[in-house]
Amino acid sequence: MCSVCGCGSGTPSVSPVATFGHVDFGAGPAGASVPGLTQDRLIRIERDVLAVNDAQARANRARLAASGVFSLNLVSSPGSGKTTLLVKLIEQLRTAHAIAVIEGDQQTSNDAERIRATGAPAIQINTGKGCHLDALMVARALDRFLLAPGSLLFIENVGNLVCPADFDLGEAHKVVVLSVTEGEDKPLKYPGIFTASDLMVITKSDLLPHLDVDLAAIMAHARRINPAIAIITVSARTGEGMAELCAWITAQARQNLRTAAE
Ligand SMILES: Nc1nc2c(ncn2[C@@H]2O[C@H](COP(=O)(O)OP(=O)(O)OP(=O)(O)O)[C@@H](O)[C@H]2O)c(=O)[nH]1
Ligand SMILES: [Mg+2]
Repeated sequence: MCSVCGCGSGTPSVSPVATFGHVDFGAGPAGASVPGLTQDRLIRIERDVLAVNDAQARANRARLAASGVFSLNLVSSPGSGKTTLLVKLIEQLRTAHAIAVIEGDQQTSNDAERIRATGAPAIQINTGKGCHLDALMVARALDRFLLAPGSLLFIENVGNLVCPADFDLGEAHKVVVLSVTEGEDKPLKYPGIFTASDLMVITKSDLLPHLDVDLAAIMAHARRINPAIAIITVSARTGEGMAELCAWITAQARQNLRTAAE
């Protein structure tokens, strides 16, 4: 169970706000309900957990800045195309940057093996029942890398549009990855992750001709939740949008490393 979002709940800890046909367990001050916990207790636990995580995230961020490493935290629902995208990004960015990857999944080393097949180093973190990476997990993975200044570090979070939103890992930016097959309304249904992200990458654009999905509506919904979010549409299959994405990453890395050096 996630200590912050309380996913896996049964008996409610709060009287939900209910109107006919709608019962809202997120309307209390904690924004969530966990069986056996009052709203006050839930808020205290969340604050405590996030305070410890945030302290470690600050240490990770300082460590990455001191090493001259630029990192992105890729968050999305399962199967949006994160690993496929990373493999393509490594192919396109490797001449300019050393690249390393931290892979987060509940089980298996499949994704780390896919990354290692490109020649890039990858550390697999398995979270067991955990539904997100946290800053301490990333710190343990960082202990195992020797990252040269100017390196790019991609962190692929556990596939989950909810819990990773709250956990700072020390990355420069969260990047939310949403595939066109997931529909237009995901930014509205899962606003936390879109609020926390600086870039939305819409993947699998090659599938658009086969779907009844409105690309403009996905973008409009994301901007309604986060007006400042950058949006890039890509297809790892055809290569559409990949040059724009590489340019965004390179520009952000340059700016981040310049700021860290000042
Ligand atoms: N048509 C098409 N399929 C894609 C594209 N990118 C990824 N896929 C397919 O989408 C499926 C999931 O891709 P992954 O890269 O494993 O997705 P992921 O987000 O890493 O998945 P998890 O790590 O399990 O959350 C695979 O079958 C990919 O081949 C794309 O651009 N176009
Ligand atoms: Mg993956």
